[in-house]
Amino acid sequence: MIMGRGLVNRLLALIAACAALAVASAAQAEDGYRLWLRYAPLEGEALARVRALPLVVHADQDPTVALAGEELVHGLAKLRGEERRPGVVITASRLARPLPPGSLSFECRDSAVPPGGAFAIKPADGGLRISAGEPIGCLYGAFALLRELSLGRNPAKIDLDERPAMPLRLLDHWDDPNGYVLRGYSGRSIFDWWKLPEHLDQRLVDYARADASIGINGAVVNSVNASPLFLTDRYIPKLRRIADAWRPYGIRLYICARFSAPKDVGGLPTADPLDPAVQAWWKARADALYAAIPDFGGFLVKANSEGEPGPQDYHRTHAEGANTLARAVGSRGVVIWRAFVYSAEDQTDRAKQAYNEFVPLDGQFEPNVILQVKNGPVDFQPREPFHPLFGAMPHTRLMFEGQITKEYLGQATHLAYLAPYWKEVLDAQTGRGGTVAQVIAPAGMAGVANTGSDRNWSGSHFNQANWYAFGRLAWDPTLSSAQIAREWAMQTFSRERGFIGKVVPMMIASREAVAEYMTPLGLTHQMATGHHYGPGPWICNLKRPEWNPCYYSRADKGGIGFDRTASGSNALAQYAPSVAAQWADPRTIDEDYLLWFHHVPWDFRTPSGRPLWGELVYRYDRGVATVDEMAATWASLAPYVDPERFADTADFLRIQSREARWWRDASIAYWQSINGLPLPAGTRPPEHSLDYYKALSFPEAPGE
Ligand code: GCW
Repeated sequence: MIMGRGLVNRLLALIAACAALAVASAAQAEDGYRLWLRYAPLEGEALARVRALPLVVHADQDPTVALAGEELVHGLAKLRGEERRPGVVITASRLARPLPPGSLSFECRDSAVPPGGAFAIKPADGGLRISAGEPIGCLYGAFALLRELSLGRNPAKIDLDERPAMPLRLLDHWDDPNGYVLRGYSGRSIFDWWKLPEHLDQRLVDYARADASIGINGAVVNSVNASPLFLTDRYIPKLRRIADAWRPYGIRLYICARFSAPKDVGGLPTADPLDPAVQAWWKARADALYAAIPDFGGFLVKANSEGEPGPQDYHRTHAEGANTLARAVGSRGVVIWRAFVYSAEDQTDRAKQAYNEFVPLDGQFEPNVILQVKNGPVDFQPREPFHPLFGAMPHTRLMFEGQITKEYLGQATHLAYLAPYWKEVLDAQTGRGGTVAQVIAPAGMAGVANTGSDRNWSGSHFNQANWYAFGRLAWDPTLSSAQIAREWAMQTFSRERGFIGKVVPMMIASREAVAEYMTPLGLTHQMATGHHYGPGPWICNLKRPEWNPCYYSRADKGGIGFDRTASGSNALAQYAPSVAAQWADPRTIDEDYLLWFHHVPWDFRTPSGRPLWGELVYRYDRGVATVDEMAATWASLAPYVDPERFADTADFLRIQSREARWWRDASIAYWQSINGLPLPAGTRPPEHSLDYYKALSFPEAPGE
C-alpha cells in the first residue's frame, strides 16, 4: 500500500501526539497525590526476595483487618511491579489450616501482644507473621512491613516489635465550615460540610489511610477558633459520616468546642461553666455526639485566648471551664484544653503567661482533661526553647502541640523539614521528670495539619515530609530526623543512593537555614503582620504590644535581644534550675538562644569571636547560602525525579532563594537604621532601601 506524504505526516503527528499524551499522563501520575504510599516497584535482589513471598493473607471479618489485607495485597503487588492480584484471603476461623511455607500471614487478636496499636513482625515458617493484640495493630503492622520492604529490606531479616510511644497522635485542622483553612497554604479544606452527609469525598478516605500509615489515630476536624455550628444537631450526621469512614483506619474524630456555644446555639443566657443549665447542656451535647459516634474522641478547646470566649468571661478558672466539659464527656473521651493563652491586659512577658496561668491549677483538672502545650512559649517560631510548662505540672497530663503547616517558616514555598525542629524540643531535658518526650508520653502529640485540597495535599511536595515526620515522631520520638527523612524520601521519590545521599542532608539543613535567614541567634517573631510571611522587624504600632516584632527584638541603639534573666522578665526562672543555668550567661549560652534570653550590646563578643552585629550578618548570610546550596543540590537531582515534581520543587527553591535574600536584606537594613553601624567589611549591602521593604504589601497572601 502506498501512502501519500500528507497521510504519513499526519500519522507521524498522531503518533507524536499520542506519545506526548502518554508522557504527560505518566508525569501527571506523579502529582504528589499518592504521598509516601507509592510503592514503586523494587529492583534487583530486593525485587526477587519480595517476589518469593507468597501472597497469602489471613483476614477475619473485621473491617480494619480487611484493610490491612487489602493494603498488603495492593502494596506487595505494586512493589513486585505486577498488576494488582487478589491474593488469598482466609478467614480467622480457618487460621488453623497449615499455611504454605514462606507465606505472609497475620494474627490480629494475639493476646501476647498488648492492645493500642502494638504489633510484632517476626519470621514464621520460612515466611513472616504480623501479630497484634487488636486489629488496628495489624493495620499498622501491614504499613510497617510495606515500609520496610519499600526501603529494600530483606524480608528474612525483618524482626519488629513496636508499640506507640503515646496514646494520642492527632492532627488538628484549623478548618472553617465554609472550607477556608486558617494558616492553610494548600488550598481549601478537605472537609466539604456543605455536601456532607450525603456525599463523602474519597479524599477523606485517602486521608485516613495516609494517617494510619504513619500511626496517627485521631483528627480534630475544625478550627480552634471554633464555630459553634459543630455542636448543632445539623452537624451530627455530617460528623458521623466521616467518623464511620475513618473508623476502620483507627482514626477517631474530635471537634473543637466553642466555649460560648451554650449561648450561641444552645439558647441559654450564659455559658458560665458552673451554671447547672450550662452543665446539662454540655452533657446533652456529648450524649448526642456519642449516640451517633460511639468512639467520638472528645473536645479541643481554645479558651480566653486571642479573643475566644472562655471561663474567665465568668470569672471562672481554666480548670473550672475544662472540668465542666470533661464531666459531660466522662470516661468516653477527653477534653483537650489549650495552654496557648496570653492576655492584652497582662503586662508580663508573653513568654511567661501560660506558665503563670496554668501551673497554679496543677492537680485541679478532671482526669480526662489534657493540657495541650505548644512546643515553645511564644508561637511556633522558627526556633524557641521548649515550653517551660513541660515538666512543671506533674499532676496534669500534658500534650505537645506542633505546627505542621509552616505559618512562620515560609508556608508552602520555603522548604523546611521540621523533624529536627520538633526533635530539639522532644529531646530537651526538662530537669523535672525527664525529656519533653517523656513528659508527654502519657498523653500525646497534636500537629496543626498542613493538608488541603491541593493535589499534593500539603502545598508543596516537601511539606508532605512534615506530615510524615510528625506521625512517625508521635509513634516513636526516638527516631532520628535523618532516618525519617531517608524513609520518606525513598518512598516518596527514589531509592537511588545518588538521590538519597544528597536529599537527606539537604532536608536536614533546611530548617536551620530558615531560622538563620529569618530570625538568627534567637531572635523571634520578626514576621510581618497578619500573614506572617515576610519580614517586618520595623513593625511597632499594633495595638497589643506582643503583636509587634519590636516587642520581641527590643532593638535599640545600645543593643538587641529580650532580657529574660533576673534583670529582665526573668522567664528563665520558670525553668528547672539545671536548665536555666545553661541559658543564664550570654557568654556561654548556645548562641541559637542568645537573643531569646539576653539583651546584649551590638559589639558584644560572641563565642565565635565576632561582635554581635557581625555575627548576626554572618548568620543571615549563612542562611541565604544554605538555600542556594539546596537549590543547586536539587538541580543535580533531576535524573532521579519525575518532571512534574522536579519542576515544582525547583520553582519553589527559586522563590526561597529570592526571599531568603529579601529577609536578610530587609532585616539588615532595619537593624542598621537602629544601630547606625557600618556593615562588616566585605558584606553585600541590602539591595533596596529600608523604605522599599517597608512599603511592600501582600493583600492576597494566603492563610490569614
Ligand atoms: O499561630 C497563631 C496563629 C493564629 C492561631 C493561634 C492559635 C488559631 O497566628 O492564627 O489561631 O496561633 O494557635 O490559636
